[in-house]
Amino acid sequence: MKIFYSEVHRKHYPPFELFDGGKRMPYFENPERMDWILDALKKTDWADFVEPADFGLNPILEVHDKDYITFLASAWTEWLDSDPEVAAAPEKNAFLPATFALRRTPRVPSTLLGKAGYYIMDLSACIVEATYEAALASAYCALSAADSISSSSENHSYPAFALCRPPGHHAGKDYAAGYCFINNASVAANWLSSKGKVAILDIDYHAGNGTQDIFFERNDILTISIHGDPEYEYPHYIGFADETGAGIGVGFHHNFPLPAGTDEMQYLLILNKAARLIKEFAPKYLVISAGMDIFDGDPLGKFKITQNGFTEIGKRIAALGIPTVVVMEGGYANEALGTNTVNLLENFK
Ligand code: SP5
Ligand code: ZN
Repeated sequence: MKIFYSEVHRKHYPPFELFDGGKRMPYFENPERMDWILDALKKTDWADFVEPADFGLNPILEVHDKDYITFLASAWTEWLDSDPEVAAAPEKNAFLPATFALRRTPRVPSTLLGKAGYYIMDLSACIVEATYEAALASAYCALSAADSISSSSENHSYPAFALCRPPGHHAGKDYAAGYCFINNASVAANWLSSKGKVAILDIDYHAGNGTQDIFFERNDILTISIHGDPEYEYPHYIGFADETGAGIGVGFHHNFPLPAGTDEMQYLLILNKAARLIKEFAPKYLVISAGMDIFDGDPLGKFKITQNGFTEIGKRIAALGIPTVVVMEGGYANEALGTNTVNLLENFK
């Protein structure tokens, strides 16, 4: 199985994030997550690591607002230039706004902090020097994986795995959120959509608000997200069952919000419903937003999926028999990430 991975992510390591109540925490979405996954993959006999190709900015600008991407590209340098205290100790700093564009107006602010509050949704999408470069490399992993499953010389009986970091599914058309800056799965799905219909199934524990935002008015990309109910869980404002699309996109988005404590039995029943929707849609390609934070024991999740559960989820997705790109999203029980990832993937190969 081809695994698209770049080492560029390592320097994207904000020294903290802010939790509820302003609590300063070590950044959960850390580079060590990848080490656990890499170690486990290297122990298998089917992992074929490939560097991503450079796709330029066009496939990203088809999904994200240009001014947002321009903001991401220069935010850190501008922040550094604006504050001598940051410039004196950049490694102790992460760029975040303290004011947010609540129920935003169409007016984009002209100042750096104004823009930050407009383009960032929360206090876990911290920007440091390497953020933009890492986000680009991450998107290129997803695009390269998409390219590999759609090129005619390849054997499609197994998926390509985009081992993306930073993750992407919380990033919307014009905003960063929840450790995500560029929506890798959406960039890949949009790129594939020029060749046929695409379905995105998001199994990360958190609602795929960014993906929902990006494709809400489209009928050529079916989007489905299974997640902790926003009634109690981040991202709080989006991911409810009655959000089903708009305009020609009505009926092409499905949210499955689930209660805290959801176990494997309950989860697999919902996964079957999602699989049925995908079969009815009959896409040419499938993109999986694969978050491992549904694992029982994830510090940010409240579901009870066991390590065997990931095997079962992988089997059911593979049984759809659709050329698939699996895109890495969240998952913060670091020591279990390797096994969970291998378990999810190994029934495809
Ligand atoms: C990609 C991904 O999984 N992003 C998740 C971002 C979640 N940010 C949540 C911040 C709120 C933390 N509240 C945690 C309570 C833990 N007991
Ligand atoms: Zn998540």
